Amino acid sequence: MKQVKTIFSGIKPSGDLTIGNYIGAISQWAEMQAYNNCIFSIVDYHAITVKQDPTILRRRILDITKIYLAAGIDPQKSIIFQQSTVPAHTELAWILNCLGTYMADLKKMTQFKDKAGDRQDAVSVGLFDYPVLMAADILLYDTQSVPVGEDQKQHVELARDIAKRFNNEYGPIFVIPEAVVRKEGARVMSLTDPSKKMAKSDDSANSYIALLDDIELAKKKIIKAVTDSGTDIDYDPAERPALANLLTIYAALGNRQIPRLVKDYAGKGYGEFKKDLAEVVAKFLGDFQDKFKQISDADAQAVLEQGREKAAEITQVKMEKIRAAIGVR
Ligand code: ATP
Ligand code: LTN
Repeated sequence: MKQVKTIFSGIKPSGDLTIGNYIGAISQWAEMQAYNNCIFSIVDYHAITVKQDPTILRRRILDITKIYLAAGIDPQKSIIFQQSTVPAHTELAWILNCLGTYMADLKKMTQFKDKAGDRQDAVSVGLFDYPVLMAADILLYDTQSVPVGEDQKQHVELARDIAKRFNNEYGPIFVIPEAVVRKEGARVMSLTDPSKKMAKSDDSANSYIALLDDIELAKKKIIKAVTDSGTDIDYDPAERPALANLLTIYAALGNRQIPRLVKDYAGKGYGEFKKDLAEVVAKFLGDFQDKFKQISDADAQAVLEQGREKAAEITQVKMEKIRAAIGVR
């Protein structure tokens, strides 16, 4: 029998969720909830590390809630909540900022270096401190596993380091979490530049397929996606990363194995492959969007309120122990 674990993960409402978010993160969450205690958050305080329009942010929080539900996350089995409605997250982030995290840790984070680029002095302190808030999210719930895409592994490692340092100083308060990364699809790449990951905040909308994209538009994006030189269909991420990425998307959304796809497309060219992939994506999006449309804003709000109550209860107990351990109570 599988051991029941506590699972925590989250997505920030910083753009329209893409098939990368779905394949790398959300699709494994729905599978995990059957036999684990799962907590899934819409991490809005992570989104404001870069500027957001308040009206759009509010809309996205509800849309992501609906996306979680449409992807099969069941609020009777899992806790679904909005990070900013549970104040313990920011409170613990502050404590961990002071006790357990060093400047050198954060300076090493590749996401920060990528996002800040050569403007490190001009980005918000929040963008720099972001991994500490993420560590707080994870550690508050005694989380054992954190299902994320490849890009977030480093942040989970940091949460582990922070937890160990804190425990060394104050006793066994935190459970040491572990990242869980899919074998295939942990890093879906941009459709316009296969050396970059597909990201919802990318400037070019052709680089990603959003879960709520118009279906005809999504098909066009697949047809236009860059391919490598060569004409046959073969899986070789090092030599032919663009094609390997399209095969990964095909396998994940079409429920097929990559070796099987390679066999089926032997002797066929990119044109036919892309046309079929466009249909697979269209079918997936069509089914997904049908489910999405059946969920009202009021349903989403009710789910968030129910989740907030459960999360608040768990975190209140945890925060009392943490405050007592460090001597502020
Ligand atoms: P942003 O562009 O705003 O940085 P993002 O699209 O990278 O956002 P996040 O909110 O940072 O998305 O990530 C949510 C989850 O989706 C994380 O677990 C992350 O690892 C996963 N994820 C994001 N992009 C991809 C991708 N291209 N392939 C696989 N997983 C991904
Ligand atoms: N930093 C993550 C989002 C995130 C998260 C978390 C993921 C915030 N808190 C806790 C897992 C667990 C990201 O950018 N994808």
